[in-house]
Amino acid sequence: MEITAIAVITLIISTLLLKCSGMATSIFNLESSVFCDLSDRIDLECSTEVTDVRNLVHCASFCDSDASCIGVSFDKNRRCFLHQECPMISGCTVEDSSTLSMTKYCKHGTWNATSSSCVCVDGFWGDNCSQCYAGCHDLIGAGYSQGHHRVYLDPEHYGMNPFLVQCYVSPGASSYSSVQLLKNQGFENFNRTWLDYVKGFYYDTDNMWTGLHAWHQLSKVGGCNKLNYLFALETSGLFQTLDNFKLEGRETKYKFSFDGVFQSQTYGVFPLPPNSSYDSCFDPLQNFRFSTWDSDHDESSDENCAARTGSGWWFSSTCDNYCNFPGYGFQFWGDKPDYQLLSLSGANFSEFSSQNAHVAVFLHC
Ligand SMILES: [Ca+2]
Repeated sequence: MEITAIAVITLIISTLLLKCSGMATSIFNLESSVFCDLSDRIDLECSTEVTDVRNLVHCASFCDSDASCIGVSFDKNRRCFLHQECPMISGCTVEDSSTLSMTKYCKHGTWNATSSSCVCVDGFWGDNCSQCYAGCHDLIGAGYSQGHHRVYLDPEHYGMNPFLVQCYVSPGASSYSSVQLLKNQGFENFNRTWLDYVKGFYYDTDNMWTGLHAWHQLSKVGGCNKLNYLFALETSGLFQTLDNFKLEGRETKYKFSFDGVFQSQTYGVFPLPPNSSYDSCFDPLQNFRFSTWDSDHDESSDENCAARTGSGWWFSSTCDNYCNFPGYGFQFWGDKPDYQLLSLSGANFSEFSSQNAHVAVFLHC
């Protein structure tokens, strides 16, 4: 009750400040040349009217109980509007118009009353925690320590359309960063829905999937086109890099493509049959669409490959999942039963302790 009262008072003060600052009814945003019009926002369902509202304070009480509400307006016709973020109107934010008269502090963070400032979370920064970095490498300049950090990135808009990723950064003279798209030690359930794979999911640092939307954004506008993958066993492993990697968007079901293997190397005693080398296990996946058990876009008209193999992936007409990194365990090789989860021709993972094995896919920008 007390918190609500404080929020309402804050609203009134903010409102008065904005009104006293002499802003016009609507503001032309010179920087982006976007006219912020309330009717546009209503058409786009970014603003909604609440009826039977007595006054501005009453109007604000609806905003306070709605997490998506970033401001209210109460006009001379006694109409109350609640306003949400409106990414469809690029460059037009709630601050641009005096009709949208309240800005909640700390969009991605919490207010620290002692320092009278926002404490931002998830990689956001700025006075009200509304901005985020374009890429993982920016974290180094921002003072992040060596290791994994789960943060929001937005290569194009610096906060308008952020997506969550896991960055690995290593500051220092030869600083390094990468985006961890997938890591899996083989014990968590990766048999997840289409929505999970699009948005991403997370168990811990070593068992996670960054959403396909992020893969797409990073390869399209983030300049991240070197796809690396690693099979790491106890003391040995296989590492390959694909050049000019590209993941298309939702319209083509996240079609996968790349130009070729840029680099391939093994270390330790990675299980390699005599006189042979590993091809890229991504080679057979060129131009395939992504599939999950509840959204079948594979190349097989008879099978739901994702349901059969127990994870989302890019599948061929025979449901071979090749280097299917989301697999449960790494002990299998030889004939391929339906639950085949990681098959790398010739590699006998059972010879190794699977406890310390992991697979990883990451992007270098
Ligand atoms: Ca199918």
